[in-house]
Amino acid sequence: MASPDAFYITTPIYYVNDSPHIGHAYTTLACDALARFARLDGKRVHFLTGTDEHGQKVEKAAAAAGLAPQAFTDQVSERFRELARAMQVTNDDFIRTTEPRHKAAVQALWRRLAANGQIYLSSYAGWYSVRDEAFFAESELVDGKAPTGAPVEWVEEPSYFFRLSAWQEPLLRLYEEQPDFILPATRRNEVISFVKGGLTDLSISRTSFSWGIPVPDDPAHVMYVWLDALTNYMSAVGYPDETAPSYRTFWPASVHVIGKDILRFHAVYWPAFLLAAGLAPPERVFAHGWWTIEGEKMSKSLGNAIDPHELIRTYGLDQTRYFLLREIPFGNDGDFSRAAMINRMNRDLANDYGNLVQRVLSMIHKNCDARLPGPGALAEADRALLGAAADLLGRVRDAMATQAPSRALEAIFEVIAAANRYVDGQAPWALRKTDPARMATVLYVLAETIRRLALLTQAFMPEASARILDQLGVPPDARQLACCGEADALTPATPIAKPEGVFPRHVDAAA
Ligand code: ME8
Repeated sequence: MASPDAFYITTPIYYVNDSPHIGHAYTTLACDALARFARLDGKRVHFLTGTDEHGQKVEKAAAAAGLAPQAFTDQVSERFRELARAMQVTNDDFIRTTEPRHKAAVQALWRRLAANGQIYLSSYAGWYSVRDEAFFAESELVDGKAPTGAPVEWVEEPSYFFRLSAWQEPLLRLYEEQPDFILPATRRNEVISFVKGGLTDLSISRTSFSWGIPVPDDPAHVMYVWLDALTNYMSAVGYPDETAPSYRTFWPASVHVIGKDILRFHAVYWPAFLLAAGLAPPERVFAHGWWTIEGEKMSKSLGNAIDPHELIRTYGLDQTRYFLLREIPFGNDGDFSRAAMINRMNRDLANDYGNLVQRVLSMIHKNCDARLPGPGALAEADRALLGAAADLLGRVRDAMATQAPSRALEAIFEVIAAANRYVDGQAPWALRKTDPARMATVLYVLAETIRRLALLTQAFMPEASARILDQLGVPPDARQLACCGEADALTPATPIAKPEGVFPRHVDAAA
C-alpha cells in the first residue's frame, strides 16, 4: 500500500530512436502540471520520466546512425533530459532502461513470474512490427500491415511465453473493482471489450537480436522490450527491494499517463504481469489523445514534427504549456495550429489574464501610493467575486483528480472573465475622485482575487504566476494551495513593485 498522501505519477519512457517532439512534450508537460498541483496541494509527490532504450527499433536506429547502441542511446536520451530541463519539468527522477538498477528489477520480476509458473519456453511464429515493438496475429493485420499502418515482418524463433490467457478473468475483475483504473471511460470500454474477446499467451523474449536485457539463466534470449520497459515504473522506486522506503511510499503508482497508442500495453499486459507476480497494479492508467499538426498526421516522411524548443523560443514556455493543456480536453485528439496557439496566447493570456493583472496593479501603483489598499465594508459584488475565487480551489482540485487540466483552466478563466467584468462594472478609475474609499475596496478585492488566481495558475504557468505573486508581495512560503483562503489574504499597505506585463502579445513576424 502506498502512503495515503503520496502521489506517484509517470510519463511513458520514450524511445530513443528519434528526437523528442511536441507529442512527447505534451505528455510530460501534462504530468508536470499534475505533479506541481499535487505538490502545491500538500502531497508527497514522486514524478518519473525517462527513456526506453532497448529493443530492435532502437538497435536499428543506432545502426543507421553508425553508432554502438549504448553510445547512441546515451546521446539521444540526453536530448530528452535537455527537453525536460528546457520545459522546467519538475521530475524527481529520470530513468533509463540501460541502467543497472533497472536491469536488476526486470530480472527480478522475470524470476518471480517464472517461480510462479507464469512463463514457459516454446517458439513464436508470427508477425512483428518493429515500429510498434508489438506482435500481431494474422487476423489483426490490415492490408498486410499492423493496425497502426506500420510494416510487419515474419518472425519464427524460440521464445518464452507469459501465460496471459490465464489472466482474462482477473483483469476483468480489476476493471470492475477499480472503475477508474482506465480513464477516460471510452478507453476503458475499448480495453474491456478487447479483453473479453479473449487473450492469447504473450511472447516475452527474442533470440534474433541482442540489444536487450538477457533472460535470467538463458542469455540466448533477450527480454521483450515491453516487459523490460513497463517495469521502469517499479525499478525507479526501488523494486525489487520491497522494503525500500521509496517503494513502500510510492508503489502502487497513482497514475501512469500515456498516449492512447500504448494503452493495451499499460492496461492489459502490465497489470497482468503484476497480478501474476503477486504485486499490486497501479491505481490508474490515463490515456490521452493524439495531436495532429495543422490537420496532418505527424510523420517523419512529412517532416512536420514540431520541435518543442522552437515553440518555447517563439511563443514562450508558459504560453506553450497553457496552449497544450487548455486547447484540447485531456483524453481527446487535437490539432496543433500556429493560428490557434497565437489566438490563445493573445486572447486568453495577454488580453484576459495579463491585462487584468496589469490594469489592477498599475492602478494600485499609481493611485494608492504603490501599496496595497485597505478594504472597507464589502458590497454584494465584492463578495460574489471573492466567493467565486474561493470556490475555485475545489473545482480545480476535482478536475485535477481526474486528470482534466483543461477543465481546471476553464474554471480558472471563468473567474478571470468575472474579474474583468467586475473591473469594468466598478470602474475604479472613476471612483478615484468620487469615492476613494470605495476605489480602495474595489482594488483590494481585485488584488486578492488575482492572488488566489495566481496561486492556482502556478501548476500550469509557473513563471508568470511567480512573477504575479512577486508583484503582489506574496512570500514564497505562502504559495501553497492551503493559502488560497481568507486567512492568508493580502495584507493592506504591503508595498508593490512597479508592475511589468507578464503575458506579452505575439506579433507574427510575417504579419
Ligand atoms: O511508446 N500526440 O515510446 P514513444 C500525443 N517507449 N502524444 C504523442 C504523440 C502525438 N502525436 N506522439 C507521441 C513508447 N506522443 C514506449 C513507451 S512506456 C513503458 C514505453 C507521446 O517514444 C504519447 O505519450 O513512441 C505516446 O504514448 C508516447 O509519446 C509514445 O512515445
